[in-house]
Parts: sequence; structure tokens; C-alpha cells
Amino acid sequence: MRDVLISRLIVERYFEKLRNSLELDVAIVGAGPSGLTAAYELAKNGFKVAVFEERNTPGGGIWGGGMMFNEIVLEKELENFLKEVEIEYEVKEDHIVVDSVHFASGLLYRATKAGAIVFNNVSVEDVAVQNGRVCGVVVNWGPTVRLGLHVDPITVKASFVVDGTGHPANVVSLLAKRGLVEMKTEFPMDADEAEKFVVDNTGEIFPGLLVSGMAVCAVHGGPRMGPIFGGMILSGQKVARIVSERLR
Ligand code: 48F
Repeated sequence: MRDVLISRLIVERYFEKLRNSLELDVAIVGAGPSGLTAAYELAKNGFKVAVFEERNTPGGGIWGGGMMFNEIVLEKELENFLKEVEIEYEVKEDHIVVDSVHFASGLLYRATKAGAIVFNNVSVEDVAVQNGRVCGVVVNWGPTVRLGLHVDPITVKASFVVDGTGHPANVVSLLAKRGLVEMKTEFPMDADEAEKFVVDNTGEIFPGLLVSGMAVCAVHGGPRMGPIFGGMILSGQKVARIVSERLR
């Protein structure tokens, strides 16, 4: 019966992938633009990296563009990056405009092709902390967490963890509610300020835990922004650079 062969192929490959990912250089939480960019850069440089995404569809806020008009805008300085990852774009009025479906799928393709493993439907519900340092992520099925089922999670070891969970900064908030870090709140919309703020404040917030993308604004009290994504890419690149230097 071929159905059983199909099941076996899936189960064997998935569990091999999972077993090989139980000890990572970097665990990235959230497959939004900053997390995927960081995953791409780190995997490209030979680090063992996995992205944990609680939803079925990795890509975070990219797909919907602005108010579901599925186009996004980036700063012109991102042209070289888009060329490198072979994403098609148009330059208009000194900005880059990209089809958001093309952008999300292109980024995902590049990150996974470089060797990053994306575990979708897997939620990070806690972090592991030992000797005052974050040393892994505590994971469970996304639907299990959403339904509040009483099922214990499993732990994945990582030399560094990146909170790329966007506006709620879900990983940092786990430490904030225990009083281990201080967390501010996101400020009202200001795209001019926000892009720079995100990049400037991307970095380590607690030993072993770094923050990238919109989570930076929630953690450090920066303004929100609309469907302009240059800051997300630059933040993902910066977090990858910091982690790479520390791992070397
Ligand atoms: O929000 P998101 O796209 O993160 P980002 O990289 O980019 C922000 C922009 O999309 C946009 C913006 C900038 O222009 O304002 O919002 O900062 O993606 C975050 C991803 O993290 C997942 C969530 O489902 C989303 O796909 N996520 C959130 N919490 C968890 C998680 C969790 N606890 N475990 C796993 N994934």
C-alpha cells in the first residue's frame, strides 16, 4: 500500500531533520522578514540555524503588504540585497517596490536553500536559561499552544536565540514577565524614525538572546511603521553579523 510508504517517507525525513536540529548555533523565533534574513545570512556563512514559526505559513507580515494590497516598499540601499537573493523589483520615486508574495517566497526559498531549516507550526513557548544565559528554546506545536492543551514541550539547545516575533516581542516578554529584562512598548506610527530605530537597537537584550525586526520597537520603545521593510532586512543582517562574530 503506497499510502504507508508516503507516511514513512514523511515521518523518517521529518524526524531526521528534527533530531539534527536539537542542538543549534542559532534558533530564530519567527519567520518574518527579519528572522528569514538572519536565517539566510547565518546559513550562508555555514552556521547551523533553524527558524521556529508558530503559524502554518512562514513569512510573517510580508504576505499582506499594506492593508492586503500585496506590494511592499523598501529603501533603495536594499537593491544589492535583492539582486543577491534574485528577487525582482521596481525602483520608483527613489524607493523599491516589490510584490509581497514574490518577496516572501523568494526570501523563504533563499533561506532554506542556504541551509536554514524552517519548522512551521512550531511555537516557542519558553526559553531555557542556565547560569544567567539563554541557552535554548522550549517548543511545542503551534495549535497545542493556541488551544491551551496540557502537553509538555521539548527543548532545543542553541548558542544564541533571536526574537524575531514582530510587534509582540513574544520571547523577550517571557523574560520581562519574570523581571529578568525590562521591556517598553511600541510607540505610534512614524516610518522615518522607526526604520533607523530598529536597526540601531538590534542586538543582545539578555545574555544569549538577541532581538531583531519590529520586536526591537516593542522592547526598546520605538515607533511602529507601515509596509516599509528595509529596516527589517537591515535588522536581520545586523543580528546575523553580531551572532556570527560571537560564534567565531
Ligand atoms: O511580524 P513579523 O513579520 O516580524 P518582523 O520580521 O517583521 C515585521 C513586519 O512584518 C511588519 C512591520 C515592518 O514593516 O511592521 O509587521 O519583525 O513576523 C513575526 C513572526 O513570528 C511568529 C509570527 O507568527 C510571525 O510569523 N511568531 C510570533 N510569536 C511566535 C512566533 C512564537 N512564540 N513562536 C514561533 N513563532
